[in-house]
Amino acid sequence: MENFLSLMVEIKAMGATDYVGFTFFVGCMAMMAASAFFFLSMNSFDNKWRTSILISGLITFIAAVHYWYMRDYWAAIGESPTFFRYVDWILTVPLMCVEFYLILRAAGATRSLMWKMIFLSVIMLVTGYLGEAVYMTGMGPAVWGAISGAAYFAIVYEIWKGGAAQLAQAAGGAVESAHNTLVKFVVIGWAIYPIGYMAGTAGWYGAEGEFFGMALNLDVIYNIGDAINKIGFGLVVYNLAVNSQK
Ligand SMILES: *C/C=C(C)/C=C/C=C(C)/C=C/C1=C(C)CCCC1(C)C
Repeated sequence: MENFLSLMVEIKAMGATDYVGFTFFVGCMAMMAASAFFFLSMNSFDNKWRTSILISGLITFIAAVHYWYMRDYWAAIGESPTFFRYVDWILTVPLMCVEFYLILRAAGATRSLMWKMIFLSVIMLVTGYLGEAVYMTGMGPAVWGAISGAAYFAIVYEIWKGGAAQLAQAAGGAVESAHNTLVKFVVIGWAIYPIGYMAGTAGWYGAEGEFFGMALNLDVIYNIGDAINKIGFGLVVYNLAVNSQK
């Protein structure tokens, strides 16, 4: 009995500083709210924009469901839900690539542009998973992380300087400016994830005070990244739909 009580006291004390559990919880609620917002606003737009808004909602909805499970997993086991995390990403990140395609379709974007970006995003995530969950010792995390990073840079190149960038420039106006904002999300917002990856790799940034005096936690970083990127990305698309309907 005494043991049980002291365990309960310990758990309660941990609750107040369980930033990981807290960000899973808030992340879950935020993704649900964003999904309701995108789904309910969908029908107020022209057909042309509905698919884009639907996809914004699907991205946050898929994340909400995964956050529900990840929050539970963390609360029950106290370990990183790496598997759920990557299942979530492998579904939602390709959908973000589809958003680029849909926005640029009127400017002449082809399916092959879409598949190229989806392919690169899958390479980025599968190799990231290998470095984070499978080959976790020796050079594993560095090698797989570098391959993942190369795929990430290829995506950045495509939308910043490559074919997608040229289409956006040709489209001009609201499409070009929305495209440029989404590029910023990918260049700045997605760069949060490699920091999380490094925080999760033994001997890198995770241990006490190794990143400019801060001990970083992989899940907190990933959760912040997801909230910014999934909800923010969707809002950029929403904003484009609103602006082009005026
Ligand atoms: C909604 C989820 C998103 C936008 C997830 C994005 C994930 C990344 C951009 C991950 C990138 C990684 C690297 C560039 C190298 C290290 C391994 C990863 C997978 C964390």
